[in-house]
Amino acid sequence: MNDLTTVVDAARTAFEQAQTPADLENSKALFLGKSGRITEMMKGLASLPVEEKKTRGASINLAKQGIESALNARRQALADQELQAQLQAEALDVTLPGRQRGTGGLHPVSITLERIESIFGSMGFEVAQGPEIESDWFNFTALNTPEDHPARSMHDTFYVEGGSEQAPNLLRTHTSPMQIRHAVQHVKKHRAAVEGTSPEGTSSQGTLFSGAMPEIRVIAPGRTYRVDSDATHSPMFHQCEGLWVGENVSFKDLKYVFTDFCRTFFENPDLVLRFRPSFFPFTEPSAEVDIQFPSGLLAGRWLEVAGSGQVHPNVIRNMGLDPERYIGFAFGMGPDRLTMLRYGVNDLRLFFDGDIRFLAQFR
Ligand code: 2NM
Repeated sequence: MNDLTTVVDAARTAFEQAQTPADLENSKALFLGKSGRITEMMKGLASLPVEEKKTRGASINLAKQGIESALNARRQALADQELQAQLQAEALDVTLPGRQRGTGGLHPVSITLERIESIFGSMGFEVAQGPEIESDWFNFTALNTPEDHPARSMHDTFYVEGGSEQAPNLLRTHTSPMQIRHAVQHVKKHRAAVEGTSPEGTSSQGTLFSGAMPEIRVIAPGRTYRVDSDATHSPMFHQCEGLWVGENVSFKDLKYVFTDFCRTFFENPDLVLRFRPSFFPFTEPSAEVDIQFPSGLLAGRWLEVAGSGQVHPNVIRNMGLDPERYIGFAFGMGPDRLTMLRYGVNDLRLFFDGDIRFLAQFR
C-alpha cells in the first residue's frame, strides 16, 4: 500500500463520514483544496527528475480522479438522502377526502325575525329600526310610564353613561320607543303636507294633529335589554312590537291581525288564541295573548306569546296626534320565546351561547 492509496482511502472515509453537503465540501478542501494533500503532492513534483515526474504525476492524477469520483458519489448520495427526507416530510395522501367548507346558516332567532317581518309585511306593516341606547323620554315617559314605575329602577334597567339626571341614557327595555320615533316622524311628514309647511318647521309644534293622514302600520323588531338572567331570561333578548293607528282601528282588528299572524307563524290554521285582560301603562284596555296548539307536544296548554292593547290616549298625544281622531292598537312579543315554541327549545341561553352544535341544527 503506497502513500497514494492511503490518501484515496482517507478521502473515501472522510467523505463517507460527511453527513451534510457543507461537511462534504470541507472534507474535499482537505484533499483537493489549495493546500490539500493532493495539491501538496503536485507541488512536490517540481523537485523530481523528468522521468520520475511523469510516472509520479500520472499516479497522483489517478489518485485525484479516484478522490473526485468518491466525492461525486457522496454528493449524489447526500442529495438523494435530502430529497428522500423532503419527500417523506411533505408526503401527501391524494386519496384523502378534501376539507369541506361548513355550510353557514341564519341564527334561529334571525329566522324568526325574518318570518315575523315577512308576515306583517304582507299585512302592510313597515319595519322600523333604531337606537338601542335610548333616552328616558322615549323608553318610558312617552309611553305613559309613571315616574315611580318599578321598571325604571336600576334593578330592572341598564343605565349607561352620557345622559343627564333629567334625560338618562339607558339600554332600551323594549322596542316601543322606536314606534314613538316612527309615529312622530310619520305625523310630522303628513302634517307638513296638510299644512303646507316643511317637516322641520316650528309653526305647529306643541299642538296635536287632527288632520287627515295615512294610517301608521309598523313593527319594530330588535335587541332589548333588562337586568334579568336565568333559563328563560337573558339580559339581552329580542322584542318585536307592533303598532296600527288610524281613525277606525279597533280591538277586533288587533284580534284578527294577531290571530292571523300566529296561525301563519306556527303554520297551524287550527291554533286557538285567548285575549286575557291585563295591564300595561301604554295601553288601555290591555290584554295578554295566549295561544293553544290543538295537537302535538304542547297540545292543550295555554302559552303566553304577547302583550297587547288599545294605545293609551297619552301615548297617542306623545306621537303628536289628537286622540279624539286617532286610535289604534299595539302589541309586543318576544321572538326568542316564539323561536323556543316553534322548535321546542327549552333553554333560552342556548340561543346566545354560540355553540355551533346547537346552531347547526337550524341550517
Ligand atoms: C306590549 C304590550 C302592549 C306597545 C305599545 C306601544 C306603543 F308604542 F304604541 F305605545 N308599542 N308596543 C305594547 C302594548 C307592548 O308589550 C308587552
